[in-house]
Formats: sequence, C-alpha cells, structure tokens
Amino acid sequence: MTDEPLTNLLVLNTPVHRQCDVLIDGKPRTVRLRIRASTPGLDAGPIVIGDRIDLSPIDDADEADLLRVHTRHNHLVRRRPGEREEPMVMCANVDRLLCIVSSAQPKPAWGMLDRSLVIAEAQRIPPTVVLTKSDLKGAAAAREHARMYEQVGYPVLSVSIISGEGVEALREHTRDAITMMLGQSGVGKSALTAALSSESREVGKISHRTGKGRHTTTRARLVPLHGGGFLADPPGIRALVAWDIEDDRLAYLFPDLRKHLDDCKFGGSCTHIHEPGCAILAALERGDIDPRRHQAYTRMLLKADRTSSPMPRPMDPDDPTFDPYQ
Ligand SMILES: Nc1nc2c(ncn2[C@@H]2O[C@H](COP(=O)(O)OP(=O)(O)OP(=O)(O)O)[C@@H](O)[C@H]2O)c(=O)[nH]1
Ligand SMILES: [Mg+2]
Ligand SMILES: [Zn+2]
Repeated sequence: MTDEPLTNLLVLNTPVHRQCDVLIDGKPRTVRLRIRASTPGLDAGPIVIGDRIDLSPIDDADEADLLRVHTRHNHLVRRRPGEREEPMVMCANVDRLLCIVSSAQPKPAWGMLDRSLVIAEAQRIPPTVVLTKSDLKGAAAAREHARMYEQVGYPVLSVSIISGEGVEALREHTRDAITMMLGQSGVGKSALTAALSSESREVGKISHRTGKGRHTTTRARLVPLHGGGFLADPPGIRALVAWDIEDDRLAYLFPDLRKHLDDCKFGGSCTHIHEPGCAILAALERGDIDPRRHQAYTRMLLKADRTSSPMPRPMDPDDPTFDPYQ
C-alpha cells in the first residue's frame, strides 16, 4: 500500500452508516468513511452514487479519511417522500436517464414519466423513454401512446427480457456512460440491469392482487455493464415529486412547449393555461402540442407534484443528530 491519496473514486452505492463501495482500479471495494465537517465538497449535501471522492489510503480496518467530494456536474433530485419538505439527491454526475415505463403489469405510469422527463431537463441530463415488457399483451397500446414522446424528440426504446427485443439497442445506448433509471416498482429495472451486466440483481414478483411491484430493490447501486459504463438500479418510486422548479421555468422544461416560448408575448408572466393570445395555447389549438402534454404541464404548474423550494441549508456534520445517510 502506498501513502498516496486515492483520487477521483467513483461511489457505487450511497453510504449507509458511512460505509459504501468505491471503484478502485476497476474493482469495487467497501470502505468506511471518516468524515469531518470541513471536508471540501461536503457542503453540497450527503454523498450519493455517482459522486467522485478522494480518500486517504485505506487502512487495515477498511477505513479511510474522506478528503474531498468533487463538484458535481449535475445531479438527479426529487422531493424526499414523507412530511418534511426536503430534497433527496438520487445520483450525481449522470450521463443519461432511462425513464422506465412498463407496457403492462404494472400499467404504464405516464404521469410519472412526464415528471421524470422534467426532472432530467432541469439538470440537462439526456433522457430516454424505455418501455419494458414489450412481450406482454397491452404493449402495442403503450407503444402507440409513447409515440407522443418520440414526436417531442426523446428516444423511445421498447424492450423485453423475455423476447430479447431492444436489449442490444439498450446496451448500445448505455455504453461507456453513467446511466440512471427512474421508474415505479415492478417495471423491470433490476431485470434489465441483470440483462446488461453480469451482476444478478434481485428481481421481484408482481402482486396478483394489485398488479404492482413489491419494492424488491431497497438500495441503489451502480452496476458495471458488459459494454462498459455503469447503470444505477434504484428502488422503485411510489410518487415522484420534482424539487426546486420555479413556475416560470416549468414550460421551458417541456421541449414541445419550449419551442413556442419565444413567441409568447406575455413572456415569463404567462402561465400558458388561460391567457388569450398565448403562443403555447395557439400551438395547442393548431395541434402542434399534444393536449396530454399540455395537461401534464398544467398539473405540474398547479404544484400537485412539484415543489419550488430551493435546496435547504447544507446539513451540519457537527450536529449530534447528523446522519446524512439515513
Ligand atoms: N413479461 C415480462 N416480465 C418482465 C420483464 N422484465 C421484468 N419482468 C418481470 O417483472 C417483475 C419485476 O421485475 P423487477 O426487475 O424486480 O422490477 P424493478 O423495477 O426492479 O422493481 P423494484 O425493485 O421493486 O423497484 C419480475 O417478475 C420480472 O420477472 C419483461 O421484459 N417481460
Ligand atoms: Mg429492482
Ligand atoms: Zn403563454
């Protein structure tokens, strides 16, 4: 072992009790972090998967000092589920977001897809719509609905781990990148991860009673892919609430609405919902904007599934109740 610090290590899973896996010379290694409040970069919030960190040499007890958390070039953030209004960063330094929608069992959650796309746009992370379980009855209808997203300009891939459809295309799509997935429980995230990697993830059963997944995956992890790169397999999401998106920015995060924003004479003060003479409403009227997308925008503007709160004060590691990883 050398005394040199270990620099720019990729964090493969979010630390629990300050323990996480990092990538060292291409191999995962479990390490317990010794964290000081003053560590540079920690003021951006707790470490998450995709973060890059510097460590002191790892000792015989598999412990190391956290020396620095590198500045993130982006992060995926949502509102943390529960009462408290606070952000939850899901992944840092993401090259691509796969928005996973099941064709059937569970039935497609299009509203969650619209919100996932907004969250990706807000951080300029290129999203791809992935329709899973294309072997099931109902897949043709889901594909038809998803054409709308193709028209917006998003790549849409149909995949099935049963028939193998789309698996190679997805492998190409995720090659050499850090890719995150978002989707409900049971849509097939772990099954896809297993198909693209040599890591067998636990794949869950769909409840016969509710037709929904059972939240099989409980902790996100970046899994190395055959084609190079890493795929994050997170737990399924029950309700996806976007974080810190101001009203006047929302239309900009719908590319199909964004196209018409410059023509809207009311500018930033227009809600694009009722104003006579609004260019977005005119485009909707002409059929240039799909009404379902405008509805998704309206729902989000009315704050049902969005908060406009900014990031709160960074957590204070000197606070005795501080445990950022729970
Ligand atoms: N027919 C069919 N079933 C699939 C396909 N992909 C996944 N499944 C099934 O869907 C169920 C859920 O798959 P998972 O991979 O555990 O789903 P998940 O998205 O990881 O779920 P959580 O971890 O709970 O978020 C399993 O029974 C899989 O066998 C597919 O392409 N076709
Ligand atoms: Mg899973
Ligand atoms: Zn307008």
